[in-house]
Amino acid sequence: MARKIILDCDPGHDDAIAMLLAHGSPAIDLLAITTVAGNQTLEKVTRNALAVADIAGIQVPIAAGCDRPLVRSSEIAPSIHGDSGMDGPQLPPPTRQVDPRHAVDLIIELIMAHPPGEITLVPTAALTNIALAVRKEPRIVSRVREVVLMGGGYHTGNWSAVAEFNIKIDPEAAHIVFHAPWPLTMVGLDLTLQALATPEVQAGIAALATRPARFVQELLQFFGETYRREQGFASPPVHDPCAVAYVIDPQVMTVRKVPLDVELHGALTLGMTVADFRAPPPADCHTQVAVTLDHAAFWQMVQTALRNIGEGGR
Ligand SMILES: [Ca+2]
Repeated sequence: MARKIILDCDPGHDDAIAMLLAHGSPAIDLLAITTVAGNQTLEKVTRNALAVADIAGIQVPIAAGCDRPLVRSSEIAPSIHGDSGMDGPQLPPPTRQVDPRHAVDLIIELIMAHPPGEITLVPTAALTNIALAVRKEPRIVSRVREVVLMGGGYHTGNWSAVAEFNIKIDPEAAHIVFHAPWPLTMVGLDLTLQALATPEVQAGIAALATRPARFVQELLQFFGETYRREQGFASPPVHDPCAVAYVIDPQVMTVRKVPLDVELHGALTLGMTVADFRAPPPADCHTQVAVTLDHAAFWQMVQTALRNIGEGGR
């Protein structure tokens, strides 16, 4: 049976590819897409989500959520994602309307309307919406099957020496989400820096020659340029679809069970995800981290999803 997921995101080049991977994979039943401020303002990332849905023919509700972190001031990432949050491809204005519900309410509504253990949350952005949902309706914690998130990293950062962007911009939200006792997989930078869109990968996508594939190609071109300029990468790491890939088939990566926590006070380490690798993990450990990626299998998943989407929505 296909896995029911809610994708909570901030498109975002790699969020857009995560949307396409989820939509194009028969192993995933995408119930809704929710947005949160992060890579760009809430208004911009929501507009981008609607535009991606048009391209791919995604019909599920798209609801906007929190427009800023729980405690801290807003921080966006135009240096990586451009002024629109998804610079590169030229997109026509979206034809779809945003769902009238707040993302937090939609997340709660869907989880409470489904039997326990059915819905998987896949956050690929700051954890503001998810944290607020936990606080507003704590019963969701025992009803969610698992949380598979892109964020953090146990040996490196990208928004500071030790902190990753999604966690760094709203560490209090991440603290709430990591401490809720649901099964949680952190697909962090340790894993996603292996998901490089090499020239071979990009050529394979270009060869599909569909409109959604051209869209991905244009996303990767822009993303490649900013990652080369800002962080010295030869090929861009494509973070967010890795979390979706784990839900499609956990064999695509290895994981290790470790307790996780989020640093809220460090002068140098604010937003660091701290993994305790001392063995054995405690019996009540409910968190795990992704370690190594099967690069070929991952990109095969993305290509297959694009093939399934075909010419997409319009
Ligand atoms: Ca993202």
